[in-house]
This record gives sequence, C-alpha cells and structure tokens, in this order.
Amino acid sequence: MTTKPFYVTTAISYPNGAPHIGHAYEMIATDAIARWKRLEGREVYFLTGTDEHGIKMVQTAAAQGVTPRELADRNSAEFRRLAEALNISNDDFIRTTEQRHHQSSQAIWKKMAASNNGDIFQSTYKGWYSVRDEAYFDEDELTDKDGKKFAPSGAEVTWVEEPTYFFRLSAYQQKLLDLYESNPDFIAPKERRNEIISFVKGGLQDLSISRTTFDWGIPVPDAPGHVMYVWVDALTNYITGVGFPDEASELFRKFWPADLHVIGKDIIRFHTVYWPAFLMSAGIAVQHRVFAHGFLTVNGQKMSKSLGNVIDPFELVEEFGVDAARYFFLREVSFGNDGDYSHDKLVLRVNADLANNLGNLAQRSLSMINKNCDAKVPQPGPLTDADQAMIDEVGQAIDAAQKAMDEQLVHEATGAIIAALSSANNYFAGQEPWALKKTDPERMATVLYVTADTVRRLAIPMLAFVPGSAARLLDQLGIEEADRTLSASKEPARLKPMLALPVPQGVFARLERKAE
Ligand code: ME8
Repeated sequence: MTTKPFYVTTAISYPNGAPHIGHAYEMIATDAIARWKRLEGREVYFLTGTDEHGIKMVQTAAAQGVTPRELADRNSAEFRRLAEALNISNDDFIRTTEQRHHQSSQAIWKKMAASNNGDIFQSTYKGWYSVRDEAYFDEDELTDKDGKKFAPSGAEVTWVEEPTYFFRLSAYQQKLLDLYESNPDFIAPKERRNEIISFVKGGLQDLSISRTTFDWGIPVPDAPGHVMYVWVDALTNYITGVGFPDEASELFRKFWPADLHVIGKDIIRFHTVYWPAFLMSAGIAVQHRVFAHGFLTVNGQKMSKSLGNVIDPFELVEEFGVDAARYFFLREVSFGNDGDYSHDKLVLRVNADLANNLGNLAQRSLSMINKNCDAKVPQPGPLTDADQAMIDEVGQAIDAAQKAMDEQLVHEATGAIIAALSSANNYFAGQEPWALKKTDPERMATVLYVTADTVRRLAIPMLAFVPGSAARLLDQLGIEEADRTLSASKEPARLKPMLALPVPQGVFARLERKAE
C-alpha cells in the first residue's frame, strides 16, 4: 500500500451566477477520485473554491446593481453549499478574495518578475478580449458576424488598448515542449495532449498579465493602477491552498506539486501552457497532471439561460437524492468526453444499476440471512467451482476498477463494479439458496456467505462513488471503519462468521419519473 500524499483540485468557479450541473459534475468526479485515493490509503488533500476577480464579475455586478464583492459573497456561498449538498469531501474551500490569496499571488508575481532577468515587463496591450472567457484572442482565432467579432466559445470580443505588464511566455515554448515530452501523462486525455503540443509548436506570444481599466483584482506589487489579469491570480489558488508563499510549511512540502488538476476542456490552455510556464518562471515545481473532462448538455442541447434548460443541481439532489445524482454522472458520462443529462436517463441508470443490481443483491441475501441464519453471518463450508469463480471475478473487477481509476477513467471503474454485481445476481439466482434451505442448509449457508462477502467487497469501492449509500450497506454487514479499504476489498472472506447483523433496510429506492 502506498502512502504517498495526493493533492487534487477542481477548477475554481466564477461566482458570477449560481452553480449549474457542469460545476456539480466537476465536483462529483473530482470527489470520486479523492475518495478513491483515500480508500487506497493515501493521504489526500482536496481543494475547490471560487474565482472572484476580473471584468466579468465587475460587469455582472453592475448589471445587477450590486458591488462585485456582494455578488461574490452571495454566489460563493452557493458553491460552498453545493459542495455540501453533493457530499463533496474537500479539505478546504478557497476564495480568491481572501487575504492569504492576495499574499500568495503577489509573492508569485514577484518571483516571476525577478527570474531570468525579468519575465515580466511593461508594454501596451492592443488586441481582442473576451469577457465571458476572460481571455485574449488573436485576430485569426475570431469569426465575424453582423459586424461583430466572436471568440471560438461564441462569446463576443471587445478591442482593448491599455498599458499593461506582460509575461514573457514566448521564452517558454521549448521548456513546455520538453515538459510534455518528458512527462507524457501531463495532459489527459491523449487527444488533448496532441492539441496542446501543436498549439505550443505553433509559437507562443507574450501574455498581457495586468489590467488598468478597472480595479477589481489583486494589486500588482509596486505598480499603482495595475491589477493582475484574473487568470494569473486564479491559477495561483492551487498553491495558495497548500500554504504558499510559505514553501517551508508542512502542507506545501507534503502536497505540492499537485498530483492532479481536474478541469473542463475549455480551460486546458490556461492549465497546461500558462500555469506551468508561470511556475517554471517562479522556480516552483510544476504540477504532475491535468485531466480535462468534457462538457455536459441537457437533453442534447447546450445549457443556456435563454433556452431555459439550465438544471439546478440543488433540485437534482432534492428530487433524486445525492447518491443517485452522483452515480448518474460517474457512470453515464465517459470521463474526458462530453455527456448529456436527462431526467429519464438518470432514472433508468440509477434503477438498473443501484436499485435492481446492487440494492437487490444486498437486500435478497441479507434478508435470507436475517430469516434463516439467526440474523448472523453464516459459517461457510467448502467452496464449489461456482463459488470460487464468483470470488475470482470480484477480485478481477476491483483490479480493473483500480486500473481505470489510476487514469481517472471513472466511468470504466463504476462499469467494472456494476458488471461484477450483475454476475453476482446471476450467481445468487443460479444457486437458488431458497431451495437449498430445505435440501442442503449447509450449502445454503455457503452461498449466502459468498454473496454477502461479495456485497462487502463491491460496496467498498462504491464508497468513492455513492459514499452515503455504500456506507449504509457496509453498516448492515457489520464492517468496521478500519476494514473499509481497497486492500480489504481485494481480500475475500473477511466477513466474520457468526457476527450478528441488524435487520436489513433497503438502501437504494427505485426512482419514479416525476410528471413534468
Ligand atoms: O472557467 N459541463 O470558471 P467557470 C461541464 N474560473 N463542465 C463545465 C460546464 C459544462 N456545461 N460549464 C463549465 C472558470 N464547466 C475559471 C476557472 S481555474 C484556475 C479558473 C466547468 O465557472 C469548466 O470547464 O466558468 C471549469 O472547469 C469549471 O466548470 C468552472 O467553470
């Protein structure tokens, strides 16, 4: 068992509005990864939070007649509440308006300014800016429509011209290519890696990293009138979260460089080009890996306020329960690809996998134990080939899930567990323990034991995905906290014969599709 610490982060969201299911999805997937690592026995630090500066916040606040601070306070609280509603196991929640983050951002700025005879210099920025993306664009990346220009995201761009500080990104082209070469796992999925390599090979321009036309940002050290470009401070959250600028702190030494930044595919350039370049410039170790997940649509359509199809993640949890909501995204969406949400798909998936498969197996085997074995874990006799095949298959499924989780292929991991549960249902049906009750009670005891131990072994990895329900299942099997580890799930027959069990309670209710 490895005890290497593991530091994982989500992107920090703009609190210019309430969270939507895209935000929920990212939290859920990252939480599954964090919980899995804890099951492996690793010490995990998991950071999420809100990205509160920038012109987008200024403009949204103005439109609502509030200050950027009021807007940030209101919505940041909603993101925090979302993490709670989704049972997210984050260790900290960072807000970029916090004092610790101002200090950290100014410290990294100074280090960048001091390196290589100055990676930061003053000049004038003239070019296109997309407020919605908080990003600069070259003319040739834009499309024209009705006399207006649009970024690849579809957001309108505006022309800006102002004296700003620049970061000498052009000096990092080869260093970045060397990084991608020497660390082939730096960018996942693989297609994204290829896109980024060709982007960097195409040449990098110096990046404007301060703004002078508004003041809602972190002041640039010793440069009155300049606030940092929001992405400089946003990316820095990942080191602030582990104690930067105190590089000698226990947290920083233990957890930096981050093992994994989980982000959406729209912000991969910021994380795999700008961020490692900033870190190299500041003389700070570069993160190990960035995984870019896909985008969610709703009933096949892009989510948008004008279409009125934005799904409120709080309502989702309210209607279906937190574990059903979590499970749907973790199983249905292939992690790294785009995915689609619909209420009907959620109901079908959750009923098939959680209620009919896992829930059914647990309830049937535990009820039989309750009625026919004195409510105690039965004592197994000699194993048949069928028993052994079942036991082996569970071990293989857990190994397959582990392999998938090593690469963040969360949907494959859940798939492997559910496939083993299907086999276990077939095993149970095929062995007919209810018939053995009269003909061969000892054999019945063995079948019930093998089944209940299978439920134990497969419920443990499910703790990463449906933590509340899987814990309730393990409670019903009398599994102690210390035995809820992946290594215990890999070992068969750890269920203690003769242990008294509580009356089983159904853990996964079948969902009904509510009328619109
Ligand atoms: O980008 N489906 O914030 P953000 C899936 N503040 N994921 C989605 C999504 C969708 N429909 N919409 C957004 C920012 N996301 C910056 C990040 S990190 C230093 C700064 C994802 O609120 C998006 O890809 O626009 C990103 O990873 C996260 O939600 C926050 O998006």
